[in-house]
Amino acid sequence: SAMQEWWRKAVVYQIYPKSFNDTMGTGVGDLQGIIEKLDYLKDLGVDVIWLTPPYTSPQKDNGYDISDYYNIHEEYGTMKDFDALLEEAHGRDIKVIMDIVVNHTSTEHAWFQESQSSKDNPYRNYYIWKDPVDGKEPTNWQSKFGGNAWEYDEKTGQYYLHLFDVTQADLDWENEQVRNDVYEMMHFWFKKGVDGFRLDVINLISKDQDIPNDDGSKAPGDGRKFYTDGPRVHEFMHEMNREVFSEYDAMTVGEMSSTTIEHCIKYTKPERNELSMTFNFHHLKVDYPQGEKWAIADFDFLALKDILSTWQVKMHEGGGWNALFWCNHDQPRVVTRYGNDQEYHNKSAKMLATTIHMMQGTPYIYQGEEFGMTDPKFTSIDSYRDVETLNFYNTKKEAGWADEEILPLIQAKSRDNSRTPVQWTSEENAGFTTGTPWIPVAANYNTINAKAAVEDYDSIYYHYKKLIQLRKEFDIITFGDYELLLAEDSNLFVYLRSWKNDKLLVVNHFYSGEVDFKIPEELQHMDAEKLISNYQDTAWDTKMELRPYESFVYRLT
Ligand code: TEU
Repeated sequence: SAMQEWWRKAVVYQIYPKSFNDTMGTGVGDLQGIIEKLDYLKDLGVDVIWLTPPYTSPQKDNGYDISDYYNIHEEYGTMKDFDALLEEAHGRDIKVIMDIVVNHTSTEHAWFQESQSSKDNPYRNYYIWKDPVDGKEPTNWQSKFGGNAWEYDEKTGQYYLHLFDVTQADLDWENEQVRNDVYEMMHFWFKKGVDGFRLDVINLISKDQDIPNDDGSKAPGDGRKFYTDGPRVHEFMHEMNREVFSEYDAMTVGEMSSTTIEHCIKYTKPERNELSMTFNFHHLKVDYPQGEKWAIADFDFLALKDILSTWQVKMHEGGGWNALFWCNHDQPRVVTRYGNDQEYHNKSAKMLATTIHMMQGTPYIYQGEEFGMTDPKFTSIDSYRDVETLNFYNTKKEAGWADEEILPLIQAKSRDNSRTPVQWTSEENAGFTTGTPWIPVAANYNTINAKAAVEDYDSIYYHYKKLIQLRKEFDIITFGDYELLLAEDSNLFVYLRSWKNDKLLVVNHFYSGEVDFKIPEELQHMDAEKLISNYQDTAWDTKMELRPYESFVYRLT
């Protein structure tokens, strides 16, 4: 049945090749570097690796600007290296999914080059071109990286749409040829043997064909309501599934930009034949005051519990499937963000891991998360590389801000927080490269690194390993119902999973104080077996005093 699909019980590990492991001394990670670490990943226990885009690219957005879908970016190696990686991974029973970016291509892609060359070029309608309105941009839609989303092209006197960087031109999904070319390209990778795709911003592909101006009547007024979960998106997903995914035993995960539960149920309900699961980001916006990313605020803990719990319950009821995650290459490191990366580094990282891994869905671990990598807190703008970060910096400079005002925001919010090199050892450059890393290594690699973690049984690494094993051992984690307990408690995130005659009680203290916890009355009489905890001496009692960031899971029968 649908519930037996392999990816429902899988744990995925995300690799950002550029920052993973460099074997050529170029300062940039490479595919051979991934092969070198497969045994490490096998020991950790993950079932799948997800590679962020390794295709040929001018790297304006680190590969999310693809100029050739059929080749490997040369800094990462060759197609031979890719084939070897696939074989080596499969040889260890590790599946490989590819990140694919089909909302847009690089403006260096041959399709765009053709499209741009003249109004009657056969590729003109591969992209979204519009005439100026009153001599200006066709609409007020904003690029996600800042500024208007339309770029004027002198040669043909029209604007093209780019929801991201100016070098990332949006494809026109209304054009059937575009869709067929995308499907053909996906077949190429499946025929090589890849096991699925992570589909970048896939819920933005269908634009309202009126391309209206955004009158701002609904916040944020940046145009997104005209293309987020747009008019034909489910039709396109269904078509993609029919034309491509249905022919393989594939896992697919859609990255959804500001989506809704209702849409995510539609994307992932098995009988609709669209995608396996979706990423949504609502739980990672609870520290955005008034929805603003570039602002600093404590995270809203009650909102965090409410959002995660609502998605747990509603997706389950609706027959959908969640991707579970705290970290990726666009987000600050969770231990810095929702935990404590100083005194309680070890305890809080483990607590956060337990909180997300005991939920229903498919968990994702982002490289370095498994041993508690932190934000680097660089003190100079010269250390940052990300296009979104640098755009933000330049805009604020132009508006007259001082570095001292801008840098704290960048330290807290930059996507580069997760893109610093993986800290493998305490050796030079954290063992990432023998050359000069493309982005500096975080200063704490002497103590926070994979080697130290593997040598210490009390490390965060072993906690992740244990969580992965528990998911394999106890089906309740995959299939059980979810119920939030103590919803109003402002320190504790407590939930109960139930399946057949089994229950799991998951208790997580999110702060550094001490706090009382009472086992709910109806559970007190049950037999309790401790499955995991971040303090060794946690003991079951009807009343407990929880220590800083204390976290545990009991199986109740
Ligand atoms: O990100 C999509 C996206 O909307 C964000 O997570 C984005 O980073 C954020 O809005 C910025 O504040 C995906 C990729 O994960 C990201 O790395 C790419 O830059 C982006 O698409 C464009 O391809």
